[in-house]
Amino acid sequence: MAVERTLSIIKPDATRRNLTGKINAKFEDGGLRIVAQKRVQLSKAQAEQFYGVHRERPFFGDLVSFMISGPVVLQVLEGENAIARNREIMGATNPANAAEGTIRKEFAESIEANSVHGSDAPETAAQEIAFFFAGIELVG
Ligand code: IDP
Ligand code: MG
Repeated sequence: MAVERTLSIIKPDATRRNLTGKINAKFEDGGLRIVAQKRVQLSKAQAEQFYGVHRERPFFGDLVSFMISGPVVLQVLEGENAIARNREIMGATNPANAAEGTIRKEFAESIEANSVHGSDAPETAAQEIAFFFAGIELVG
């Protein structure tokens, strides 16, 4: 295993319910370190570009509207096998399928408002981190 970095987003459903600390406790208890963090309001153009891979999916418009419905917390998580580890801690996309103890099982409202984003592979992690953060903002 290698030390990796992955992009994490705490989504608007979770910031609205004041769950940032509870969610980040799951990451930290799970062995990941938060090495960059900022709370922002995404623009429509930013959300559309970030989720561009899903542009053709039927839920794209709703997803973009949801992601700009309130502030998000953008983070870079670091640790052994961080990309897969983060996705384990998050749980399945649909909270109905998420394992006990995962963030989405405990906190997600729906398949769309599912509280967190996590990169899915080394290439997307690198792209997604560079989309939101300058190198000087990552402090390991
Ligand atoms: P992931 O976040 O677990 O990687 P993706 O398939 O990459 O899941 O989907 C990106 C995001 O799009 C999901 O986290 C969720 O917010 C939303 N989404 C995915 N599938 C659906 C769906 O069937 N209906 C509504 N929203 C969805
Ligand atoms: Mg995904």
